[in-house]
Amino acid sequence: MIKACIFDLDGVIVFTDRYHYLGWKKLADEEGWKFDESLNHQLRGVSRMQSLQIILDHNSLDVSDDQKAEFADRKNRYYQELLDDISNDDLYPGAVEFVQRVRDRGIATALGSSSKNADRVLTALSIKDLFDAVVTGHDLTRTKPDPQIFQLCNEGLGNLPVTECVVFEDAESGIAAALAAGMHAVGVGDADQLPNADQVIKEYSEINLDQLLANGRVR
Ligand code: B16
Ligand code: MG
Repeated sequence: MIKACIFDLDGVIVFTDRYHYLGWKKLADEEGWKFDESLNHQLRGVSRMQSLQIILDHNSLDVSDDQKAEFADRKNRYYQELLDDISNDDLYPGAVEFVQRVRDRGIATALGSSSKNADRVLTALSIKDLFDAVVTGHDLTRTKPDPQIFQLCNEGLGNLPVTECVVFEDAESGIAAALAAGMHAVGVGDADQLPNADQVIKEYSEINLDQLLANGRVR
């Protein structure tokens, strides 16, 4: 029986993954770097500095730590400017309703996001109370695919058996982190971009909740 559902934020609860992309794109355009949607996919779930490193490596660039900090700060500024206008229209359709349905069944919920801006997003959309535990980029010493993030979520829920936890993730690195933690891993998005997920959904309406709670399978 499943006792906890753990959700990633960007790309799972809210479409802020689009704003991360636009922030990096603006920086890349200003600097004349190559950057596209396919490279962006590799940044999902990955920390800000690691994301920058992936973009720099893709462009064969070697820069000082000070310069890296300036690039990362600039991208974060652009991202936060986009967050200023965030609204319920940015919510993944059916996500909030699904989390609420899970809670109504007495199942614990947690949010695990690599983002240091996660709290800001949760507060802006008034959805923080949907989660019994919240772990963000500020709490982590290791990022996905390391399982630390989901282990900390589980700690916040009172350390349930890992096989009774399901993680919802849009990032390959996040699915890998969930599996490394020994949890079930449901991909959210395109199945061909999440080959390591146990199962993938595109819409929350695809989930058979009774089935999920019985054995961790969405259908
Ligand atoms: P920040 P998630 C991740 O959030 C994003 O997927 C990833 O693209 C981003 O680089 C990372 O957060 C760090 O975000 O720059 O705001 O600290 O998907 O784990 O909710
Ligand atoms: Mg994500």
